[in-house]
Amino acid sequence: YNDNVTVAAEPYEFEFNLSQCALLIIDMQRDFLEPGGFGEILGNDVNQLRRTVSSNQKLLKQWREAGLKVIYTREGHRPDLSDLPLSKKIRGRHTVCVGDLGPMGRILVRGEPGHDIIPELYPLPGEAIIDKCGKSAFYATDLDAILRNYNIKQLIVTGVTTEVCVSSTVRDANDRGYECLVLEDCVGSYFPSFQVAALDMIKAQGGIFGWVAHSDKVINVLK
Ligand code: C5J
Repeated sequence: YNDNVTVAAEPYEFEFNLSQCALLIIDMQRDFLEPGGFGEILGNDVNQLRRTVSSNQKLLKQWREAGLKVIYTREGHRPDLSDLPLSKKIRGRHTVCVGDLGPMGRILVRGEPGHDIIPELYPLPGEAIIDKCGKSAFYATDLDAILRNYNIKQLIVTGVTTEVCVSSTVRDANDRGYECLVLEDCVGSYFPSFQVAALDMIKAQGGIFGWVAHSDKVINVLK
């Protein structure tokens, strides 16, 4: 198929080159998405995030079949917590915080069951996983180097949460010269009003941080 494709998006069509575009799946981790995980312990409704799982599965299947690049991120910390700022550890005054024992192991600690990607979207061998201690996937990681080495210039972004790690990453990517298309049905927030606002902010002012579209638009050009 033609490497150059155009999909309907907001604020206007997104033109991209399939060989220079990666699917970036942000923080689809058990602790954020599964009942009984850290997200739910904090009082969040995980169903708000779970609705993104089947959309991501459908897109991921087509993306992989087209032989295109997939990159994952996970938010988490070293077991000794040396990369966890005290400000992040104590924020919220929660009774359980990052590094403490939760229902799926130590919360947001690398190597623990709750830190890993949900089984429905589990990475295949050869698909890069970026472990990050911050909200932006570029902060203190080798994501930028990996994208340059793969000659990736555009990103299709999915994952959770829309207003936190997806937003921080898209804003950071934009400053570094990457063009981002965020898929509205493949990103999720615990807060419905934040979902709408975060997507509105990305596509406002002529696409100040990027583009927004439904995943069907991308799937259609892969078939
Ligand atoms: C949050 C994330 N919301 N992955 N993390 O704390 O968006």
